[in-house]
Formats: sequence, C-alpha cells, structure tokens
Amino acid sequence: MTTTTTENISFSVADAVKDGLSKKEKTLPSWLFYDAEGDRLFQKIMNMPEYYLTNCEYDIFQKYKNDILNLITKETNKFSLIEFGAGDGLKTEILLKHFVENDTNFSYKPVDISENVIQLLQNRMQKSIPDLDITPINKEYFSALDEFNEARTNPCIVLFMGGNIGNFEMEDAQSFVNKIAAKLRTGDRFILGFDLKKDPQMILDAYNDAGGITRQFNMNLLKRMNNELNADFDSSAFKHFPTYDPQTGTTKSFLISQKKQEVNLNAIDTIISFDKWEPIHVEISQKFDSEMINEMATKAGLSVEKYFYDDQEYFTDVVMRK
Ligand code: AVJ
Repeated sequence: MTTTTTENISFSVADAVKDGLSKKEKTLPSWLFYDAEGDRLFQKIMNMPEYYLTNCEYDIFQKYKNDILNLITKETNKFSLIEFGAGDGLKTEILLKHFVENDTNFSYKPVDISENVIQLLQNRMQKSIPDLDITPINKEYFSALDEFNEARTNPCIVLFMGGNIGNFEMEDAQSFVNKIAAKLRTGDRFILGFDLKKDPQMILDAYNDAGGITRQFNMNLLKRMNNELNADFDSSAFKHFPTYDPQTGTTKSFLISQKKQEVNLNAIDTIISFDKWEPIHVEISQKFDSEMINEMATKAGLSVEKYFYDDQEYFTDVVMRK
C-alpha cells in the first residue's frame, strides 16, 4: 500500500480517496498528483511556455542571489539553509552555487519525505557543487525542524519555494506558517515563494495549457485510482476545468463528470455515484497580493524584511524574519 505523509498524519491512498469522494462536495488531496507519472508530468508543466511561475522564480534568484546572500550574512557568517520540498533543485542550485563561490560558511539541509527525491537531489548537488556541505533530512517538515533545533549551534534560513504555499486553503496556509514560525528563533528567516494576482487569462492559461499537459496531469489522478485501487474511472467521461476568482485570488481545478455514472473502486469495496456535471475539486493554487502576504507574516509573528520580484512582478520571493 502506498503511504504519503503530510504534517504528522499518515494517509494511505485508499483512505484519502474514500474520504474525499464520500464528501458532499467531492474532493481529492493534491499530494495524490505525485506518483511517478505525476512527477514526470509536473516536470513537463514546469517547462511549458504558459507555466510562468518556474521561470519567474529562476529569474529572481539569478538577479538577486547576491542581495539575498548579503541580507543573510550581514547578521551572521554561519548558518543552515533548510529547504522544504526542493524538487529537482534547479532553482536552489543558483543560490547554492553563488553562496559556495563566495566562501560562505553554511550547510544545506534539504527536507523531503520522499527518499527517492532526496537521493536524486544529493546526487545532483554533489556533481554540480562538489564543495557544498549537504546533509539531507528524510522527514516531514515539522519533525525536520525539531531535529535541527535539538542540536543547533547557528541561525537558520528556511526556504519554501515554487509557490507551494498556494496549494493550501488560506486558513491552512496560515496555520502552516504559524507552526514553522513557532519553531524559529530570533534572527532566523523564512523565505517563501508566492505567486501573485495578475491578468486572469494568464493564470487560466497556466492551468489549462494549449498542449494539454495540465489536463493530462489532472486526469492522471483517475489513472492512479484505477491502478492502485482497481477502480474503473473512464477519463473520457470527465472534463478538466480550472477557475480563477480575481477577488479572492483563488485558482481551483476540477474534474467534472460529464454524465450520470457510477464508478467502482474495487480494492476498497466502494461505489461512487456522480450526477451529470458533478465536480471533484482536485487542487487549489492560491494567488496573493502584498496585503495578504504582510497579514500572513504578522499573524505568525514574523516581520517582512524584503520582497524580491521578477521584472514583470508576476511572482515574489519574500524574506521574513523572526
Ligand atoms: C507545485 C503547487 C506550485 O499549483 O502551480 C501546476 C502545481 N498544478 N499545474 C501550482 C501545479 C497544476 C503547482 N505547485
């Protein structure tokens, strides 16, 4: 059985699916996207022209890597850089290379619950930056910080990039930031990547690309349930449909049943009935403005030290300080 850990709770795919699809408003958790095929498709998403987020953050790091380094080293010449969910490490590598080239005294601690991701990342960094002091932590985020706190001798910078904070409902994003902030000590920093409110059409295109890759990424949820739960979802009976609300900044993705149908999830002895045009909510990708970001920091007891933007101001990496 596949088990994925979020926060302190372990969910099996079976439990998460049963739970989500039994609700009055059907929903699936977004971690379910990332099986091997989902990882492959997300990699393709990051390379497609409509998905501006990755390029923006790449540009921010290229342009401001030295400002970021100066900001940190103005106060401390020894620190740990703790990264949550580094993914393929392409963007982090820019910062790390620059830090090492400038003889910075720091250690890099990428945190991921996937042992596979951690291993790939370590291989990549050892190859591209041989002098990097890297100690991966194969734990969930909060326990990783607890472990660090037990033995720490220096300040830390926690990195959470890619706009991943947008995958939470606003309330959950706030409590996530609160919990991290509570584990930080005075002078520690939290650097977060936020996707910003912008032309609604541009956002809709990013989640509904002309090449249909995001559609495939969403439909892969149905394939995954077919594979792992011996279910009989028919992908052609569902429609991929993203929405954007310019008032709240919330992007939601749905898979919508195009007919009245019953689906068998044989491995968990469950039959799910769909009405014609009934949606499954599969993802939230929150877009922010500076007011929302400031409020989030303040509520968590952090002060916003600096906003770094790409040239178009589509995306921001924000340095918050405890
Ligand atoms: C990895 C959560 C930042 O919400 O933009 C991309 C995931 N979903 N296309 C996002 C995703 C559809 C992505 N994050």
